[in-house]
Amino acid sequence: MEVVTPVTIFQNALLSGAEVVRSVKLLSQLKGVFEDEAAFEKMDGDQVVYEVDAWLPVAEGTEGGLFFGLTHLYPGTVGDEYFMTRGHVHAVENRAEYYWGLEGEGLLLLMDSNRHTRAERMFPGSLHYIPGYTAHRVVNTGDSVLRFGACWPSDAGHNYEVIDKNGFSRRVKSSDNEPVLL
Ligand code: M6P
Ligand code: ZN
Repeated sequence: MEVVTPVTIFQNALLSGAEVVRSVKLLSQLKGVFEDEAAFEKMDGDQVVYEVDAWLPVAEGTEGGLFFGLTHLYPGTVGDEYFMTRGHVHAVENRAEYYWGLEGEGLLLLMDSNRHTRAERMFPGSLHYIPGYTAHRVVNTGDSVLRFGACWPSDAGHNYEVIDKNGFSRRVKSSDNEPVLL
């Protein structure tokens, strides 16, 4: 029997191995995402808002495969709005996804096709099923890095247009250091 060591290791909320690719999202790449544009312009655009480590064992678009991601979303605010991911729906709209909390705390915003937005609390151990046709975005409401895992079909793809154009119907802001959904 042949025994091999996996090429990818997922341990202590970190993903490593030769096939893991990291992408970095700088604040300057999130122009238009936050409400307070004046506050945004005053900030250092080169600061990292989040990083995604991804393992894509098959080619993007392959039917039947699965992708695995680990996102590191840093704490911070633009004005009083917490740092968050850009958010997307899937290019193949009916494709679902799992997210799960590993470290830190936050909110997962889920917006259905009627623009109704609900929020699920994220914390180490929280598990989130994101149905198809549902826009998803993660907000870091804590003061430490929020790390969460993700698993999605390799033919799901990303559609950012809907969110870039109309955003989510709710925003998460800090009021007296407490997150409020507006
Ligand atoms: C998770 C997955 C990825 C996604 C990433 C960042 O890791 O859902 O597919 O790319 O979060 O989110 P976004 O693409 O919205 O910036
Ligand atoms: Zn997704």
